[in-house]
Amino acid sequence: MAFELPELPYDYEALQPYMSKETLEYHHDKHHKAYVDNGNKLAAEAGMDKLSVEEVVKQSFGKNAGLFNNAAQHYNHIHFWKWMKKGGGGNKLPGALQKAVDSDLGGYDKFKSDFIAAGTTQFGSGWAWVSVKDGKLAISKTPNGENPLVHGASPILGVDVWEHSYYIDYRNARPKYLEAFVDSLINWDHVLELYEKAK
Ligand code: MN3
Repeated sequence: MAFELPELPYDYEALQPYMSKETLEYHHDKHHKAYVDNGNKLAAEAGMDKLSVEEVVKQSFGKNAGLFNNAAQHYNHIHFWKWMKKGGGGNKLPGALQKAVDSDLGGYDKFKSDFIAAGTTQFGSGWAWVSVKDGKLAISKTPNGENPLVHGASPILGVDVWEHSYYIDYRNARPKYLEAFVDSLINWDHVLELYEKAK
């Protein structure tokens, strides 16, 4: 299946003041689009253009770095846009998710500090994650485009810590960006949807 750049699920102004129109224009229209265009070209060259993005990610990992990086970043960004919403974030989690966060991650406050720590300590570009592995939630971090799919887990929440995600709005203050993401942007409904599928 050819990769397609999805529309943002909200206006370019919707996430202000936590994420600016300018950041979304560059991040979605230029960075994500480049992953789609390069991914399509490299998937066709590798004979993988009939596969789903998840299959391309899993099958190219460790074998075709160019294709993997672009396909994984496409997958990551499809969800990243949906992992945010206007008026999101904070500690009002849907019930099923609250239960899992309490039992597997030590409660909301510990989730928040561990998730922010994962994103802050990812050296260079990458992502911080909450994923489901063997039926339990886990927090992790990965370099560049890598994601929990290639480690036998299902990502249910991820935050992009590439500089292109925060430098316009926060300059070098990555922890401030991560705090704003958790407090004011997370779309817990999308996290719940992925959690229900992953269980
Ligand atoms: Mn990005």
